[in-house]
Amino acid sequence: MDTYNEITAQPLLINLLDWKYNNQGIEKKFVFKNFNQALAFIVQVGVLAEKANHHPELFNVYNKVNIRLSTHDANGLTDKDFNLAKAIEQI
Ligand code: H2B
Repeated sequence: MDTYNEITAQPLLINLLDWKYNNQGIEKKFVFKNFNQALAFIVQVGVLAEKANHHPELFNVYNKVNIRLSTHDANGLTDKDFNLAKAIEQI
């Protein structure tokens, strides 16, 4: 599986609002009104992840959800991560 680095990821990140390259993955911080909204979002991300058989790293504190996407099987950032990020943006 081809992996992207910080340079080669940039053209794909242009279309992904607030997603940033970090340490062989891409990350975004989402802020919601409250924990309920954050949790509902996490559940929807989980449904997408299961459909894609590609799973995010999720970190939640009250109304904030940090998502990190990286392809562990490839030891880096791949099209699977960009595809899941695009799907998450459609939620
Ligand atoms: N999720 C992520 N983020 N990276 C992977 O390499 C990965 C995954 N591999 N979900 C999948 C599942 C793999 O373990 C199964 C066997 O397809």
